[in-house]
Amino acid sequence: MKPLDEALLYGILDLGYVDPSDLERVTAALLDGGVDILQLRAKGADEELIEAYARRVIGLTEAAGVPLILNDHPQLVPSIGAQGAHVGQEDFSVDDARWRAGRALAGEVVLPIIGKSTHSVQQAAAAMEAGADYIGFGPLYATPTKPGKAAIGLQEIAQVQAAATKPVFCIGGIKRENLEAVLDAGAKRVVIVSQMLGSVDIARYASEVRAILAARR
Ligand code: 3NM
Repeated sequence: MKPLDEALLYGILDLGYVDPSDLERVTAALLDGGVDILQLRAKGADEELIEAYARRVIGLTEAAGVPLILNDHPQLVPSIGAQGAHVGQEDFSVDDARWRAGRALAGEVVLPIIGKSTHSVQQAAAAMEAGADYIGFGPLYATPTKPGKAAIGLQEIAQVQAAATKPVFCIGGIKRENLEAVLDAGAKRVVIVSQMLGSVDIARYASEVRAILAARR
């Protein structure tokens, strides 16, 4: 598996943008484009459906050595064999999520990756203190992918990044047009959802963004 601390581009397979019939094709394109970590996000879907979606893509992510992270639902991680779960501020604590997502494999305990969404400097510090393996920090800009959530802007990125003990993935309304501004503000890693999934050539889009991130690291 690709090590988390080398991850630069975080992709999300968001069923709000991807037709279920397209799951494998979009996953393959994201992996071809070089996403370092991939989250399956199917807001509102029940557990059975999420498991079914995850089973369709895990062979692809494993072959690429890319961790598959489930949005919410840490309890589904063991049966799917995913690498971890991502939880929001109103969801499970990091410890609780890790306990639910943990599994024993051939007698060895496999520690899942647990990520946490954070929306302020204080939440970022608290999540890292609580043992999150990485954090999301945003939404930097207002975004239709997370409607109704106020933008936090770019001004706190440098402070969060300076104090970070874990990888920080900036998220929310990031696009090619504002990527330089986000990086200039101190971001090192990003998540891009709607523009990447909506691009004509997803693999090419991802590889271009990843190259920009790698050049700036
Ligand atoms: N979480 P897009 S913002 C899923 O701030 C998500 O926690 C956010 O999608 C947070 O790249 C967001 O289309 C949406 O704006 C990101």
